[in-house]
Amino acid sequence: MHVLILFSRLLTTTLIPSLLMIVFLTAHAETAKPVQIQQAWARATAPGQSVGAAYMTLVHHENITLIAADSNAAGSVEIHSMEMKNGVMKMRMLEELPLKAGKAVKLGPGGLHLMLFDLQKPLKVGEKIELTLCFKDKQGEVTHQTVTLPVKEAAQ
Ligand SMILES: [Cu+2]
Repeated sequence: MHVLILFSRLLTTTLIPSLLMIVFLTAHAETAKPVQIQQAWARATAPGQSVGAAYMTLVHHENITLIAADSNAAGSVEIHSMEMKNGVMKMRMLEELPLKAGKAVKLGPGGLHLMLFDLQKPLKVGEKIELTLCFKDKQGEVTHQTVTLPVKEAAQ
């Protein structure tokens, strides 16, 4: 009899709370699933050049919007698009970059990029910089994700 009481106590004091904890953590992990940031890199810059660019591929399982970015290597970061207009490459600042559920958005040379302004020093091949991306989901919740990206030659 005592053993049974002890067991049921154990169940209510230890087992059930820990089970609830597991359920809670799983549910939380589901909503806070990060955006996949793949093949991120920053373009090496020449001495004296104060602007740079960062590239990557972004994918998320549901609609989400990139609304801002920040870097430890730059004074400010802007989302830019690039396109040919009447034979001239035009760069444009975007207020935000929407990602459609499951659709990879590629940022790369000659297209979408994150423009790094006021570089503290030239970006050299082999170095790493940090980039924090700010996303807003469809519920309006804003999350931040920090990635470390290698500095590579432009050809890559
Ligand atoms: Cu740009």
